[in-house]
Amino acid sequence: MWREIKKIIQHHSSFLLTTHANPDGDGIGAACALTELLLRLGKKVRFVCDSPIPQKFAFLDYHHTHELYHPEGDYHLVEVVIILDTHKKERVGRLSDLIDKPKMITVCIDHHKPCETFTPYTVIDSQACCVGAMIYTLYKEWGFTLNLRAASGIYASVICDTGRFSYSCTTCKAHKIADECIKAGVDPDLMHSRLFQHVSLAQIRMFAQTLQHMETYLDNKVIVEEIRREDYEKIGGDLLDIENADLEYIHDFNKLIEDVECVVLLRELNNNQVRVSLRSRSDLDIEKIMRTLGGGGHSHAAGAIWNGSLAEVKKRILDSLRDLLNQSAQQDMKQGRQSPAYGQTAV
Ligand SMILES: [Mn+2]
Repeated sequence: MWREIKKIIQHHSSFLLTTHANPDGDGIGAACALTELLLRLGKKVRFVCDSPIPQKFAFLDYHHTHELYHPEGDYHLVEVVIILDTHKKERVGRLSDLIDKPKMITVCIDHHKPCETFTPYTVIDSQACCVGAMIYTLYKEWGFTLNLRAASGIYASVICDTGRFSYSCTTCKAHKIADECIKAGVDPDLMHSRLFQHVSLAQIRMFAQTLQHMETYLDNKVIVEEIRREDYEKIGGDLLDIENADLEYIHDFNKLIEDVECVVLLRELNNNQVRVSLRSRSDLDIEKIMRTLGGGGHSHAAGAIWNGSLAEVKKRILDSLRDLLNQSAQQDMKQGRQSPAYGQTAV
């Protein structure tokens, strides 16, 4: 499929890159590296998202190509839309209007588990640690070396999606790509401080609130934390910032706790909706749950927005997690490892 994508790139001149709403380090980093590649080929490039790109990623906007989508914006020159880090049309928000335009060519480059595709030009590599790693492959396909700007984007993708080389997707290849990025001039210390040491005071207050509502379930294997609507005022700052804030630092902290297999973070939104964010350890595949209940992600990191009250959503997740932990315990028993069952635990 890379051959098809290369052809599309060769035969067109104006590209719009995008990623899912609430863009993360992988989508933004991959867009940064792909921008470099397209510019090198003499193409026109814009990176347009339907939600603001967090300020901490502004340094990756080397060519001032980052834009917020505007329904009235002028996109008439765009020939090809390239979607990074998702292949679900609904995840790009209002940019789907652009995709639906007659003659528009849409390409998806993604590493999530394959589901229904809406464009024939879809490349999925669920073994890739991040989409940045797939753009790295595209560089190799083209025989291009990484310049510092491309390497910075790819390195950002790798460290964000591998949880700084800690998740199970951290392969030898992830390290090899990082090695090449460092050789191209990336400063790991600077990158780390830019991407992970930018927690605002409001985010720390948010963390304090989640700890206030921390509960443990299923023999302390599962931690549930909530940010309730009533907490928003105590946290202060912009409402939308709270609803959309990156909570990875909270997950990182919770995973320090001994024996925790899964962390569930719930954020109460407007209109009886709850934003769910799950992280797991070991081989507990939470993507399975999310896929069944309507959501997505990876085996160790998944999320969704669901209708319902906090209590309803919490029950839905805990019921599924109990089943998943029981299945995992049964597998352990089969393989001769002792493991408790969770069926009797009150939830
Ligand atoms: Mn990703």
